[in-house]
Amino acid sequence: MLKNKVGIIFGVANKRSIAWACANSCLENGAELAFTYQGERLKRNLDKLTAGMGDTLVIPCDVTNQAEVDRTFEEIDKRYGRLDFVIHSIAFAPREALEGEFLATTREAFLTAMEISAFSLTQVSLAAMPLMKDGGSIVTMSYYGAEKVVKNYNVMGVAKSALESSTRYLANDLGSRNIRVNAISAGPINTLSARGVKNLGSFLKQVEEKAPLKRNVEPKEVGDTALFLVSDLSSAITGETIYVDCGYNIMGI
Ligand code: 0WD
Repeated sequence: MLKNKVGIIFGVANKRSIAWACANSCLENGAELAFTYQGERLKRNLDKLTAGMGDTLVIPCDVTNQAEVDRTFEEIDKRYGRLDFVIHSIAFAPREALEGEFLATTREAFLTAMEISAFSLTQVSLAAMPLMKDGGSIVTMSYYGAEKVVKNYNVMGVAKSALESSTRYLANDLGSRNIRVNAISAGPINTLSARGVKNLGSFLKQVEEKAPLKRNVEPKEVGDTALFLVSDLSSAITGETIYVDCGYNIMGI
């Protein structure tokens, strides 16, 4: 499905990362992939995960550093001369902002969450655009806390609202170049980032009880949706937020 397509994946921190599930779905379907990591701490994990893949591009990219973002796409240009898709699977907010009242969010926590979790999509899309010569697809990861109040999710919910809105504005700006931009709103999954939100266990339990499918989502199911969105099967879909949450979001009382 992705034969002859080149993609870059932001946000593989370890084997539990949603980005890693996306990578596996894309690799199984013939994609050529490059990866980025944030800081030396995560390089070792990524090196281990990509060890069997031959000469894979693994590039340092902390999105708060514009020079690293620019260099990332220069490396892609040098190696491939083009790019077909981007999977953006990164977010961050200081831990203390992910508990208690949203009202207590500091200016610093607010700006950090917005920069890393929302603005970075625009930053990366702008840098990717010139390489997407035959059109392309950009996919980001959101969560239900973007539209409804989720206890402790706080400033990350506000950042995810901005991310989903950015998806629509970017889809409009990039549509004439045949570049599509979509978000996946994934149900809760037990990853490193998710553990930063207090009471993740109770989120998982609630989904099992309330979602129509009576279970939580598997990372592979998010990965397969990303595969669909970066493939030509979704060629008329752009600006959307697609729920991969076992139906949780449709439920009222
Ligand atoms: O329940 C979940 N796990 C859900 C996650 C439900 C719905 C959405 N998501 C979203 C997250 O908000 C995020 O946008 O999916 C995306 C991926 O999250 P993940 O797979 O749950 O988390 P993780 O494996 O920790 O990957 C996120 C990574 C960071 O990991 P750590 O844990 O070290 O912060 O985002 C990266 C980093 O690799 N990251 C950055 N990358 C570049 N520059 C930066 C940065 N400044 N900060 C964090």
